[in-house]
Amino acid sequence: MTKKQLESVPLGLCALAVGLFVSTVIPNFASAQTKVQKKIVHDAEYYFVQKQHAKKWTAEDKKIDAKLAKLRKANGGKPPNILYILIDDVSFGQMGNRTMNYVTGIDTSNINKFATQGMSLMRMYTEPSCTPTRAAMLTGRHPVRLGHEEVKVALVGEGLPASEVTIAEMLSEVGYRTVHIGKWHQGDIEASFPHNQGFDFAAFPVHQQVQLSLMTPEAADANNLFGWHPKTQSNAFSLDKKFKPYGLVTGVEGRKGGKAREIDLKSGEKWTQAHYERMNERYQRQAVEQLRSLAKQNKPFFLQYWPLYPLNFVHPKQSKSVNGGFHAEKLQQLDVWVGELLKEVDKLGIAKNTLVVLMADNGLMYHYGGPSGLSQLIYRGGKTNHLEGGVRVDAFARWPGVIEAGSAAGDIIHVSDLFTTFARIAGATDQIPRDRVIDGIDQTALLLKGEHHGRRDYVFIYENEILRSIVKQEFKMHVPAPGVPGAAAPVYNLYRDPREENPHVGMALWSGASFQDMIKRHQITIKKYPHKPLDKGRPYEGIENLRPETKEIVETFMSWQPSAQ
Ligand SMILES: [Ca+2]
Repeated sequence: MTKKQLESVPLGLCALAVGLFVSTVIPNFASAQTKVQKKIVHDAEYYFVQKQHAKKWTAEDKKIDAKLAKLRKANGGKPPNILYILIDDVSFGQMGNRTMNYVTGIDTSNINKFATQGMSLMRMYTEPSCTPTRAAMLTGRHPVRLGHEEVKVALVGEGLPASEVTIAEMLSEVGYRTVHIGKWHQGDIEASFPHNQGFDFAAFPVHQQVQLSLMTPEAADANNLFGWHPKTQSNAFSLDKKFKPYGLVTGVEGRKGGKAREIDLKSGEKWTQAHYERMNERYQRQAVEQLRSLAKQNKPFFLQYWPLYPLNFVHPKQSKSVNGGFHAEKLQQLDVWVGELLKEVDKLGIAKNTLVVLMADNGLMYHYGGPSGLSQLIYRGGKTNHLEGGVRVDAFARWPGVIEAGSAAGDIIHVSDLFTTFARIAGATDQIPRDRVIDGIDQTALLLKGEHHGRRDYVFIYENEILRSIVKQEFKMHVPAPGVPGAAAPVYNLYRDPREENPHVGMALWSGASFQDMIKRHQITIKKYPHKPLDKGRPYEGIENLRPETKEIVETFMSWQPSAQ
């Protein structure tokens, strides 16, 4: 929401705000502790819907609590392990479906098999790109509320605030062992690193794949990047020697409360595609090793595996997929790796008490559509945009004996809902902070009771700090520019026009006012709980073995910061 949009809230609505929020301060008594626990502060839209179903949902929740308690008892008092696999930049329909495999020439047979073992979440929404989606899952909040905006490539001196309460912190508090492996992308300051955000152990690159796989000599040779590598031009007019990112930290590892160390790159050594492939192989190996080690312990675990593949910008010597595109090839590789990891879950005998969720973090990187081998499939658009192709992803959840095998749900779910749902299932609902807005809705009923038990029929879709679209039931409004009346806004019926190509004024005429009411309710919540900024700081603090070239870029970055002027 822009400041301008905010200023347009009529003052009279503040009275409505008071009415809406009375329900959020009625205390209830947490069973585990005797302390008075306030209700979670959800967006006003949720409570608007919840009031219409309060009786039914309260009764349903009692049954769910009883079921979770029974499951826990059957497992020696242990809540389930949670394995969360998040795949980067893949279109909806790209994995988990054999028919689509024939369309795209990419074999994802392991993920297809996995999809049949649990529930396919057919209307999973994410944020439009990596950093915001991951932040939404970690904090249960729309990233705009904590200051997270676009994906950052080089030094920024900012990141996920220490004051945010992550799912890993909450699960740690109730006794879980927590591990993060792979892509993180939440900033370059110490507070934002996963081992400082609740994970016992983390192996991750500080930045993302543009640095790791696009800014390489091999990607330059493949003509996938223009002008970065010195050999691609004479550099005769390059007065500013600092413009092109160099010397960035690559992959690091850290333990809770400790410092991080950079892995596999010496001072003066050039980062290449071979390093990138080694890094991917290492993360896969570590995911399996961590799984083995966590399974042996007495405590439940939360293992997060966020692979870097399929992002990759170089063709192998011999492609194995029919498609052969440089992303497609790695998606097929990743499918093999997911198969290995799931086989390990079975081998370790923990499958029955492990909830596994696998999904993509946003739509494809359509900017490389064609040679990447991925394309806009059913939905239009991709990474960075609010169209369905940017925010609708494949998502599957498996928990044998608890989530019905072979089921599917057409209910709307947003990635932030995993935060609240994982917390409930792990017995950590009391750990959810009550002093801020939590956008994530508890969707345990959907997982346990199946389709038509979802508790959300809306999604607010942001691009950075701008609210670009609102989804409600089958309708989607592209938020009109300031001054354009809602009755003239483009409104789409997503079932009849999944590619959002033909807005009908007839739908906007009646729904424009309802969508505007949703915006007003959303704004009331923002006014009461204003957005916070990201934490700022010196990049790479807390990494103990910075290379000399890295120290130099940190000095360059700090030299022009406002504090140095
Ligand atoms: Ca992504």
